[in-house]
Amino acid sequence: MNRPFRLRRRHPRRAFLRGAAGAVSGLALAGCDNLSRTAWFPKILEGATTLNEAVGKAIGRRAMAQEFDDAARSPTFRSNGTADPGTAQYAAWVQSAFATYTLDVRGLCQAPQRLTLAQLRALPSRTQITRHDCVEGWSAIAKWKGARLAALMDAAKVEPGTRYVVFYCADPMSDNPADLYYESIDMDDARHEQTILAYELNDAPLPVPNGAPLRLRVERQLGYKHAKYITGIEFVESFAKIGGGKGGYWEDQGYQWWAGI
Ligand SMILES: Nc1nc2c(c(=O)[nH]1)N[C@H]1C(S)=C(S)[C@@H](COP(=O)(O)O)O[C@H]1N2
Ligand SMILES: [Mo]
Repeated sequence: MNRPFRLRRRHPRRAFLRGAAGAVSGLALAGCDNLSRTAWFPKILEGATTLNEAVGKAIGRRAMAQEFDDAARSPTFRSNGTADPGTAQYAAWVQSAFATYTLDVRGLCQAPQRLTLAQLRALPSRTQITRHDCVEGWSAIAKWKGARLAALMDAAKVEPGTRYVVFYCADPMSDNPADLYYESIDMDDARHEQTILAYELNDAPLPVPNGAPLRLRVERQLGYKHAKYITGIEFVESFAKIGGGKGGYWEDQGYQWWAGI
C-alpha cells in the first residue's frame, strides 16, 4: 500500500465502506468503526458486493442507466482524483490541443489501432445525459458525447477469447512514473450501448480536469471505473499480470473490481 497521503485523504476508508456496503449500510454504518475491527465485518461487505453483482446479472447487464433531460444537468461537473497528469508528455499534448495525441489499441484483436482524436471522433458516437456517482458521496448529472466502445472493438476485430478491456491512463499515482491509473471492465459493460469513450462534456471538448482528451463513461458502474486520460486500451483474457493484479488502481488498494450501480 504505497499510496500518497493526498490520495488517502480523498478516499477516506469510511467513505469507501459507505459506498461499498450498499445493501448492508443500514445495519453497518452506525457502528462502522467498531464493526470494521471485527473479523466477520469484511466478510459481510464482500458478501454484499457479491450479492449486488448477482442481482445486477439477474436484472440484466444490458439494462440502460437512467438518462435525463437538459434541465436536470448539474450547474458544474466537478473534477475528482487527478485534475492534471502533470507529465511532460501530457503537457506536450495539451500544447498541441491534442493534435499529437494518439490512442493505442492492442491485445487480443486482429486489427490493432493507433487512432488520433479526429479518427476517434469519426467513429459511431453516442450522446447521453447521465448521473455520475462517486464512492466519496457525491453525484452529478452531465451530458457526454463519445465514440461507442463497441464500434472501436469491431474496428479492432476483437478475438473471441477476450474477457476484459483494460484502460491505461496518463496520470502517475505516486513518485514512480510507471505507477499509472488504470481500470478494466468486462465484455457486458464494454459492449453496453451507453459505454463510450467520451471526448465532450456538456457540448464542449473534454476539459483537462475531467480527463482530456478521452475518458471512459461506463454508466452502470461507480465513478472510479470511469478511467480518465486514456492513452491505451488492451483486450485481455485476464488482468492477473497487469498492475497489482486486481484490475484497477483502486482495486489494487482494496476497492471491489465490481462496482455496479
Ligand atoms: N486516470 C484517472 N481516472 C480517474 C480518476 C483518476 O484519479 N485518474 N479518478 C476516478 C474517480 S474516483 C472519479 S469519481 C472520476 C471523477 O471524474 P471527474 O474528475 O470528471 O469528476 O474519475 C475516475 N477516473
Ligand atoms: Mo470517485
